[in-house]
Amino acid sequence: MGVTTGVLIKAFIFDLDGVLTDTAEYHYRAWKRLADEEGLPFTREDNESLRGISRRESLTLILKGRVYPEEKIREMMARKNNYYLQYIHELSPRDLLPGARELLDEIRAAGLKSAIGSASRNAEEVIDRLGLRPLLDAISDGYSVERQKPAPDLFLHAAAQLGLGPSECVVVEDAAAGVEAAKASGFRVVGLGPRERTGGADVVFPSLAGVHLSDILSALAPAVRG
Ligand code: B16
Ligand code: MG
Repeated sequence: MGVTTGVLIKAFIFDLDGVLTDTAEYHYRAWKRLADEEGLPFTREDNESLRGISRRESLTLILKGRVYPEEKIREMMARKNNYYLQYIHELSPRDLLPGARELLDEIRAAGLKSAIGSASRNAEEVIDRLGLRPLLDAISDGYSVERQKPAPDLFLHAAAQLGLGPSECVVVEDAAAGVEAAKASGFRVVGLGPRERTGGADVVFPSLAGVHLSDILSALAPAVRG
């Protein structure tokens, strides 16, 4: 089953942090705690550039060229992750962003598939705490591929798990790295948030609040027809 917008759309692949839930705040608090302990400057603005970026790459950006032994890098990543896990311990379905659950329900009711394409190695835990697992047909996360966003591998892995090609899937992303990853490999892309961040997407909404499946499909139709 699928929905025709010029070509057949059969699935949605959702980024997690910043799209279905706002774990960016917890990533910020965890990195900030580590940065303070290590005497490294780190602001909320710095945190914005870490959206969709893997844990290791995030630390590299925070270190701003400072060189540390691999053992120390691993220890800092583990410490940050422990803080992050403490913060998400209380996560529940109430932490789904507005419109997320409604859209997932509409997608399922229309006979389309839903998958996750998240750079996070904590994605499965977050998904379970949000109560999303019954609504998902596939999960691709920080363990699924080696090359992280902006490489397209993660979304291609999700599409392959669904048995679909990129042109049959819509990726929903909040980060420039994710939009770039999806566009590069031929997915239709819905960007969420400011255009400076998501302007490369086929269609941009401020968030999923009040956005219905029909809104997305009709907004994508001109992009699909070219
Ligand atoms: P973890 P997404 C990304 O999630 C976050 O946006 C990014 O800030 C984080 O560093 C990355 O996951 C890795 O997360 O440390 O939990 O493995 O936006 O791709 O869902
Ligand atoms: Mg994201």
